[in-house]
Amino acid sequence: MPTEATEHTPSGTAVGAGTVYGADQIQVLEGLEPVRKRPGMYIGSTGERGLHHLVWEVVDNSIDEALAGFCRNITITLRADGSMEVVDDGRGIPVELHPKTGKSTLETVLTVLHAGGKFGAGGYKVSGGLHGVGVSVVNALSEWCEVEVLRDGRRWAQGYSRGMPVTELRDLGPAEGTGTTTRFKPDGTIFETTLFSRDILVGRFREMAFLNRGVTLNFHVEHQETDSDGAPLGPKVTESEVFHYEGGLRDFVAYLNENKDCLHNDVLHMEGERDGVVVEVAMQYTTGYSETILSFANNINTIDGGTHLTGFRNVLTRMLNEYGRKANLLKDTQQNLSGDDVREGLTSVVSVKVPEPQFEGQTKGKLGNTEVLGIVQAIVADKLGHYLESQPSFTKSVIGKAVDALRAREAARKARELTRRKSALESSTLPGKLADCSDNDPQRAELYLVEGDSAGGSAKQGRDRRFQAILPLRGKILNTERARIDKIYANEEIQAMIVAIGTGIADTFDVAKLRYHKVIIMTDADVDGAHIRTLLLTFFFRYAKELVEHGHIYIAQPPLYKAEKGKKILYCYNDRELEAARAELGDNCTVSRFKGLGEMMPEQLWETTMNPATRTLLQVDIEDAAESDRLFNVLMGDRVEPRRAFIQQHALEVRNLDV
Ligand code: 0RA
Repeated sequence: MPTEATEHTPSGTAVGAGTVYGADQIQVLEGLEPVRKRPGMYIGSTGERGLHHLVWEVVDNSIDEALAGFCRNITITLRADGSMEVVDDGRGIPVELHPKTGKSTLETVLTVLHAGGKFGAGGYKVSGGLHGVGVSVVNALSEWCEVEVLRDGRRWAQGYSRGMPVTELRDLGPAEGTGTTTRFKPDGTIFETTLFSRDILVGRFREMAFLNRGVTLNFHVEHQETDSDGAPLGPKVTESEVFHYEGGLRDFVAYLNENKDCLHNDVLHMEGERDGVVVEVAMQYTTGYSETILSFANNINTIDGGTHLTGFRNVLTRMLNEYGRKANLLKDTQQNLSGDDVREGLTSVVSVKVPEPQFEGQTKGKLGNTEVLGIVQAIVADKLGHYLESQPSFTKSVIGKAVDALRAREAARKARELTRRKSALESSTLPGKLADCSDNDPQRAELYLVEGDSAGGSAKQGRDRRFQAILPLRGKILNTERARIDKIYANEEIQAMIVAIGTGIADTFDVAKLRYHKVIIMTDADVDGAHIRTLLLTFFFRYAKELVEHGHIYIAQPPLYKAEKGKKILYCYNDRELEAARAELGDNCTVSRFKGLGEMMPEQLWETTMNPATRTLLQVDIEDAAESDRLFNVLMGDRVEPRRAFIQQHALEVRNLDV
């Protein structure tokens, strides 16, 4: 969903596993100055994402301890002063003298870059992955940090400021139990924002609990009102949530399908281990058409898939064809079921834990270990085979659904060919109502999807035609959450979009053919505009997800008001800005509210919404794939009740409701 409100994505690169771990001695003894100098190199960005990265780093260490079998409970508290506390009941970070540094192991782990991994207890370190820069990075980027360890019958503690120890390691006397507590306050001079998002935290903690069956994550948010001097006013209030799933991925899939109609009641659950690689897969078919497959390697969401996902997909297609033929369920079709056919309506989660994961690709979101492919195939073939063999009614309904999908896909192919032939007869293959740009470098090119013909007209006149293309959309576009692929291809507005964007969709999607690196949704700031925007986002999310994942989808921000006095004109994008404008211009300024884009003069539209030098664009990104999937389903799916509940719950957040 739309997050970081900037056109310029933080472009720091996350440090890949290969460059960090397996590091030599020299690297092991590196101090923390480079982290404060170039934080983006270690945590990706200093925006909201990077800020939350600090939390993942600390909690991942506790999860590692849980995976090693020593920790069951992790309690995370977002405190009223904006600091974080993470408590676990693992073995505790060792406190004895470290031979290499001459300091305690605790201080070494907290103050030496990359030291953490060296003391790992073996097993499947989450910290071998995309996060895994070490807790010292958290320390370096925190205004203050305190670590407390329960170990050997005593309590130990040490405090730090911006990575430097401010106390010795202190022995606080006898105490029972074992565990580690880390408290830290992110450094406001490093981060653009130090406000944690409850939604982001909850999404990830829930996911961690699904992925690590049996571990309990407690999450508390403390609230404390204070006066202007920071003195408390009234009582401290704590909101709490507990995430604990005995069913692991089975519960994850049930959660994803909570508001969907399913083809069968049970979630299939498969797991196994081979050569140190642990594989867990859960799946359930819905009666719908979209595919939801989440994949993880060492608890990290591999958004670009990889060998584990390929292994699962291959074996699913092969087995359903095999059993379909064997059970005589494919007798009416000569063709084999394709991968897309067998995945229509499927919700599944694939999770592997690999001792030495290799993450590939620009965003390190793809698992590269080749050995994992065969291992996933073998484990899934074995378990799924048993299931298909022993549950004939399941087998029959799943293969029946895949055959329906095959027929629809066949119809879609014909529709597509028909359009191709039709457009080949015309002089240009691009849709007639597209006002294309003259420069054809996709890197620079922008496509505005504009609600309505009149706004489309203003946009065409106001744009910079060298790099801005305009495609007006008429009325409501098809709800792709509730339609099968053949209907989607047959829809004119969608067809125009697909042809203009150039990539194709679903199984024919090819990002290399993208004609515009920015696809900008520009709708009115009212309820209808929001609806059209949601329909477009649903379409992109379900049928061209890579466009979203790679940051190509944007939302234009037209102003809501114009405040003017004499020659001075101020455009305001929200009520706060309007207040500021009134203050600046004085109380007798004239304020007008824009009813829609169509009302704006072309120059006005350019100046306020389209000129790269002055506009604001929201870049759409997927912070949490599971939550996004659920949200699109709730908003656009078949069931009315969850939608009603959602709207009631969020009614208070809706501003500028214009009915
Ligand atoms: C190194 C060795 C051992 C435990 C840990 C690290 C450890 C680190 C963290 C960070 C957060 N929670 C943690 N819990 C444990 C185990 C040494 C031993 O007892 O053999």
